[in-house]
Parts: sequence; C-alpha cells; structure tokens
Amino acid sequence: MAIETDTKLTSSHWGVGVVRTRNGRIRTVEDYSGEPDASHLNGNIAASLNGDARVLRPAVRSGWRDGSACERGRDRFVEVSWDEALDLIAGELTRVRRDHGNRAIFAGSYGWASAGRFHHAQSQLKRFLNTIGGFVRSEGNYSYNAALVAMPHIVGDGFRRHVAEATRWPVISKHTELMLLFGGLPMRNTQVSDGGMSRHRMAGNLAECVRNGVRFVNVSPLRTDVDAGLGAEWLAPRPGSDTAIMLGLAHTVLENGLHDEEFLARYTVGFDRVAAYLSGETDGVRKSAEWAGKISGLSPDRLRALAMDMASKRTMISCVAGLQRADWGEQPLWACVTLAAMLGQIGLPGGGYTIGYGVNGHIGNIARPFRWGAFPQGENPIKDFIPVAMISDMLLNPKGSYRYNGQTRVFPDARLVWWAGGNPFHHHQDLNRLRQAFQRPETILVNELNWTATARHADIVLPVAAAPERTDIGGGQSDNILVPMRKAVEPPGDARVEYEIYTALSKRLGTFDAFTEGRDQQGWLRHLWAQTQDAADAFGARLPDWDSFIAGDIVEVPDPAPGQVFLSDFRADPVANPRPTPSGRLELFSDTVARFGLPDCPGHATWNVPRDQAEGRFPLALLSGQPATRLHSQFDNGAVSVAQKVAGREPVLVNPRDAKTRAIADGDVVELFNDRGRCLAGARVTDDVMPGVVFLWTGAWYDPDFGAPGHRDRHGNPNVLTHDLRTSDFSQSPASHSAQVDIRRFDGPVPAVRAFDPPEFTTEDPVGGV
Ligand SMILES: Nc1nc2c(c(=O)[nH]1)N[C@H]1C(S)=C(S)[C@@H](COP(=O)(O)OP(=O)(O)OC[C@H]3O[C@@H](n4cnc5c(=O)[nH]c(N)nc54)[C@H](O)[C@@H]3O)O[C@H]1N2
Ligand SMILES: Nc1nc2c(c(=O)[nH]1)N[C@H]1C(S)=C(S)[C@@H](COP(=O)(O)OP(=O)(O)OC[C@H]3O[C@@H](n4cnc5c(=O)[nH]c(N)nc54)[C@H](O)[C@@H]3O)O[C@H]1N2
Ligand SMILES: [Mo]
Repeated sequence: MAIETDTKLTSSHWGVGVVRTRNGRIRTVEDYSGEPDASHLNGNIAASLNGDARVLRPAVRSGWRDGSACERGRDRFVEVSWDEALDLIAGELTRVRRDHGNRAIFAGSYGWASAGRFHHAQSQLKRFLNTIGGFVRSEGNYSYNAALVAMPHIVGDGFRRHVAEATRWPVISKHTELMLLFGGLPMRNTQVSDGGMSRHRMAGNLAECVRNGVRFVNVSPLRTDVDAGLGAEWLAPRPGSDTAIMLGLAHTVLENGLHDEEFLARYTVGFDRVAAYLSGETDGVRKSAEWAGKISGLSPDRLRALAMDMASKRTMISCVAGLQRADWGEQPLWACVTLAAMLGQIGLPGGGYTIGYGVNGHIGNIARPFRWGAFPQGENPIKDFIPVAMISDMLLNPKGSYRYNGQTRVFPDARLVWWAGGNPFHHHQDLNRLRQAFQRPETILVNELNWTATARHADIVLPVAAAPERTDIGGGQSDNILVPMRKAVEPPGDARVEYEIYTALSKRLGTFDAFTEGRDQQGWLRHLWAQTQDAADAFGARLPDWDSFIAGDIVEVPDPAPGQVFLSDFRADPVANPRPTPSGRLELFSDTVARFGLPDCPGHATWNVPRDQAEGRFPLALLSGQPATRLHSQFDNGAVSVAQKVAGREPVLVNPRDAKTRAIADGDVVELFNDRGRCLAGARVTDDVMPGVVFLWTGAWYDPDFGAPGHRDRHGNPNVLTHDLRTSDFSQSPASHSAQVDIRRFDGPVPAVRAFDPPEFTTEDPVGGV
C-alpha cells in the first residue's frame, strides 16, 4: 500500500482525510491524495475538536440536579465524574421505565452524527435502549420526508431506492439535450454523502455534460444553485411556486396536443383527472402559462417556449430535495412525475425526471455494490413512532392525535428524551417553540462533541469521542470505497467512545451480555469486517483480512451499475416489471391518497398557496439552504465555517433592490424578524439572489440573547424564523423553505456572539459532593 504506515486516515460525510497530529492533538486534516475534487470541509475539523466549545467532562444541569425551576437552555452546569453521571442516568432509566414504561422514552435522536460503521451514534444508543425494553423512535428524515411518504403512492417502492436507481450522469451527458433544474444543482451540497464520500465525481461528470452541449435551465431563486461553468439560463421564480410552474408547463403541452398519449395509456393511471384539473374543468381555473406566470413571476411566453422545447428534445427534469422541504412539499413531486409522464420520456436514457440530484454527491455518480457490515440495533419492542419533524408537537401535546399518511395516530407521553448525534436546536423549525417543548420532559440526555444549543438544553451532557479519536470502518451509504479509520489521537478530557458509555450503563442495568454479546470494540470491528467480507464474496469481490485492511489504504470495489437509467425496466416491460403501486403503474391520480380526504390534496398534483405567503404579513421569502462551509451545524466553530462569517455572524444574501430600500450595505449587521422570532446576521448584498428573497444558510449555532426582545439569536440561525407547520397532513414533513420575514439594518450596540463559548459552570452543590 502506498501510504506511510504511520498515516492515520479518517472519514467524514464529506470525504477521506489524512490526520496530522502534534503532541497528541490533531494539527490538521489534509485532503486524501487520490481525490479528483476534494471538499474543503476537512478544514473545519481541527479547530472545532480542539476548540473551547468541546465537551470535556460529563455535566449535569444545575436546576435539574437541585430541583429548582431554572429553565433549560439558560441554566448553569455542574461537571461530575463518569460514575456519578452514569448512576444518575441508570436511576432515571429505571424510574421512568418502572413508573411509565418504555413508551415514555423518546430516542428518535435524529441527526447526521459522524461517519463510521461501528461508532455510529444513533445505532449505539438504539441498540442499548433495545436491550432494556425499547423506546419511541422517529420515522423519516428532514432531507426528503415528503418524498419518502408520497412517492410510494405515486411511483411505488421506497424513495431511497429511487435515489439509488437515479439515471447516471454519464448517461445524461451522452443523451440529454435539455435539463430543467428546479432548485438548481448546488455543487456545495454535492460535497457530502451520508456515511462517507471518498471521491467527488460530480464536477468531472458535469464537465462532460458541458463538452457534449447539454443545455441547462436553472429554475431557482438563487443563481449560484447552478455552477457558472454550466452556462445555464436562469429563471428566478417566487419560492414555493414550482408546482404552479410545472402545471403551467403541463398545460401548454396538453393545449398543443404534445402529450404522449401512448405512454400515458400504457404506463400511468389517472391522466384524465389531471387533464380535467389542468383545463379548469375541476375548479374553474385554467392552469395556463399565464396563470403560472402570475404565481411564479416568470414570463408566460418564456414558460410556453420552454414547454415546447421540452416536448421536442430529450429532456430531463430534476428537482432538488429542498423543493419538497416546503409547504405542500408533496405536490411538486407529483407535478414533476406528471409533467415527465406527459412528455413520455420516463425510462429512456437521459429523459424523464429525477428527484434528489444534489441531495448528496453520489446520486447519479456511484452506488454501493453490497451492504457493508453494520452494528446491529436489535429489535425494538416498542412499535410507537412519530414522524421525525413532529418533535415539538409531540412534547407539547402528549396523547394528542394527528393525521399521517392516511392514518390517525396518537402521540406518546415522553418523559425522558435522549439525543445522540443530532442537533435539533439547529435542525428543527421555530426554535422558540422547540425551547418551550424542551421544558416539558422530566429528563433530557444529550451525548455531544461540542456545547451545541441542544447540549445546553439538556439535563445531563455526556462528552464523546470524535471520529479521529476512535478506530472504525468508513463506508458511505452509497459509496464504493471502504476506509480504514485508525484512531489518530485520544479523546480529550474525559470524553469517551459511546460504546464504552453504554457498556458501563448496561453493567448497571444488568444487560451487559445482551448489549455486548461478549465483544469489546475490537471484537465488534472484526465482526463487522467479517460481515463485509462475506457480502463482498457473494458479490464476487475480495477484501483483505482485517489486520491488513486497518493497517492499509482505502479499498475500492466496483461500481455495480455505471450505465443505469431510472425506470428503464418498467419502460421495457410494464407487465413483467410493474411498479409496486395499486395499479402497477405511475399513479398521476391515486385513489388511495384521494381517500385520505385531505382538502389540500385531492389525489393528484395540486397547487396551494404557501401559508406565510397567503397571510401576507411579511414581504420577503426566507430560504435557508445547506451551507457550503460546513455540514449543517457540524464544526461551525471550525476554520472554514468561521472564515465566511460576516461581522462574526452567518451571512444572509440580500438582493441590492431589497437592500437599497432598507439602507442595508454589504457587511452590515442586520436583523431578520417575523412574528415567530428574530436573529442577527451579516448582510451580503448580491444579485445572485432574486429580489423578494433573503437567503440565510442553515446551521449557525443558535445563540439566544435572553436579555433581548424575543430572545433574539445573535448568530444567524434561520430556524428562529421558520414555521413549525408541516408540509401537510399527508406526510407531516418539515417545511423550512416556506417562511416569510422582513429585514432591517441593526443600528443598536452589536452584542458579541457567545455560541462558541462553553456554558457557565458552577461548583455550587446543594445536594452533595461532586
Ligand atoms: N431551516 C432549515 N433547517 C433545516 C434544513 C434546511 O434546509 N433549512 N435542512 C434539514 C436537513 S435536510 C437536515 S438533514 C437536518 C440536519 O440536522 P442534524 O443532522 O441534526 O445536524 P448536524 O449539525 O449534522 O448535527 C449532528 C450533531 O451530531 C454531533 N456529532 C457528530 N458526531 C457525533 C458522534 O459521534 N456522537 C455524538 N453523540 N454526536 C456527534 C455534532 O457535533 C452535531 O451537533 O437539518 C434540517 N434543518
Ligand atoms: N456542504 C453541504 N452539503 C450538504 C449539506 C450541508 O449541510 N452542507 N447537507 C446535506 C443534506 S442532509 C441534504 S438533505 C442535502 C440537501 O440538498 P437540497 O435539498 O438539494 O438542498 P437545499 O440547499 O435545501 O436546496 C437547494 C436549493 O433549492 C432552492 N430552493 C429553495 N426553495 C425553492 C423553491 O421553492 N423553488 C425552487 N425552484 N428552488 C428552491 C434554494 O435556492 C436552494 O439553494 O444537502 C446535503 N449536502
Ligand atoms: Mo438532510
């Protein structure tokens, strides 16, 4: 193997890194040499893991310990020994299970945590809890939840499978003439893929598209959602209007008789219902290009011309996942499938539609050939779950009922909440509401690397080891590369590997054998590697033995499907390869969904006005996409993330027109506000963002100023402004891209950002010795 024997590799969701150390600490994490287009995010790791915000010792919230009333999130902490922390946790688990049963434990624990097959934070926590009777979980994700619930009804099968089966970019570069990109194809997002991203292939594949003359159209409020090198035409629609645009395009296609009747008859059901809706027969409104133009702000002539082009060229329609992270986010998905079906190119090389290009860097570029070994979570005896984005709803309405995917369900009464590997005080919407919700449980436990806002809202915080501080197997969910992650440094302070935490707890609770199955960390790593080797053998690849693997370089296995075309089997033979929908076809109208009886969703693609826009109280649409300089909130205090802050705050993109009317200059500290909350941010005045829209990246560590009006966030977290309403009762998904706000220059004394400092500690101990 080519690498030096003392070189330690680590793997992150954004790539392989070479860890350089000095005096037992990480000095830098360098890019791996075999990378065609390495992400800059490795540059965040060292400063964050060595930073002031690192959790170094178990800590207990002062008010929880002494039973005083101090609110979570503004209380002080007492640092304690591991023995004390683990005794407290074992006691709480025993009490809650005895008095309320395991249904009172919520450990959905949504979040991205870190890469690594064994030390996966959620798997560790869930396995441990499953050995003591289980917990209430969460279902779905924040990324593409509307698609997870809706697409099985429309196209059949799980949406994760659709993503894995996406048409490959080299096929597009060869066959596609016109590619319509709803929400663009943000290159910043393709730095990342869950579980690991060992080689960044997107830029190379797109360069090939450009060489072959693929024409791109960027339909997005943000110009930079498509790389300048693609020479895309930019159409900037009002956020949330994509369903109307797609229906308008479909109307033009229908009006001109350009829809593929043969395809619709053979491969779909329900087009008659769609046609009646498009023509206005259903509701008296023609969904014409003029109608779509009025809603979106795009020129009707441009829309008509585009529809004609789409019908005459090999056309791929692409929708980013962000499109469905919005009010009625199920609808643009349905409209996209409907429009593509009318064009009749689904299943052809380079034609049809894809939802989710850019949601990670692997989609359309590479896939995992076989399953990597995984740390088994075991069986959860508790069957209750909540849709992932209903966390505040659940905590505020125990035993309340709600609709979801056609069912009526009841919230559990969560007394104990445990989060490991996620940051709800970054990822959830309406953080002021979440703060109220987080006052409800009796006990909140958080395992963290850093003193995030979530850790600050906990009662017991456990300091954990980070990826370069433990030995693991790196293997991305859709990657073809395995990475030997050799421990580069010891965890700092008293931080521990999570497996050791649960081992110690399971000893206290009498479940040691069930949790460990007699294995220590080494034993598990070898076990997972043996599983991976078996899967490789079955696939016809050979992997080195464990000792050679962990001492060596990355291992690459073949791409299982380099020429894959989405739904090509179905197109080739819809009888032999029916879709797993009730009709076996694409359901442009779904009887099942119609029977859910939802007023905003009659069973086919339908236009509804986003709620904040309908209310009309605030003039600017707030978009809060993924940041280029970090993964969500991870390592926000790292060097790359900090370097892009403006006046120490998260940058917000403001169009010069909107800036001018508010006397805002580039670099100013500004305040964003609406009825739900307010935050400070740093203005970046740029015509990359369309007028009427402000764009604030997600993930700045939430930094509430309790002395300021509305507990103003000093740092620029958009989720103090987003609403906590779901996409709809259909899928109950998060809808962060549908908030309206206003913005003004902040002329008062500018408060310092405190998010990167540790919380206040106290040694006062009214209860007993620490
Ligand atoms: N406004 C708005 N909000 C959004 C979005 C948006 O577009 N707009 N996007 C949404 C999306 S798509 C997503 S996926 C979510 C992401 O939300 P999250 O996945 O919750 O965000 P992360 O910042 O990745 O949080 C991971 C946390 O785990 C910690 N961590 C890392 N490794 C470990 C480990 O080994 N053990 C433990 N115990 N902890 C660890 C990190 O320090 C970090 O605090 O955000 C959502 N929120
Ligand atoms: N660097 C980096 N990469 C990441 C992540 C990260 O945190 N950092 N997160 C990863 C995760 S978990 C996910 S889920 C994916 C998310 O991937 P996406 O869902 O694709 O990302 P977003 O940034 O939410 O949205 C993409 C773009 O959609 C546009 N958009 C928003 N609303 C509308 C609208 O109404 N209409 C139109 N036409 N466009 C709109 C916005 O301009 C935005 O830039 O990214 C992944 N990649
Ligand atoms: Mo996501």
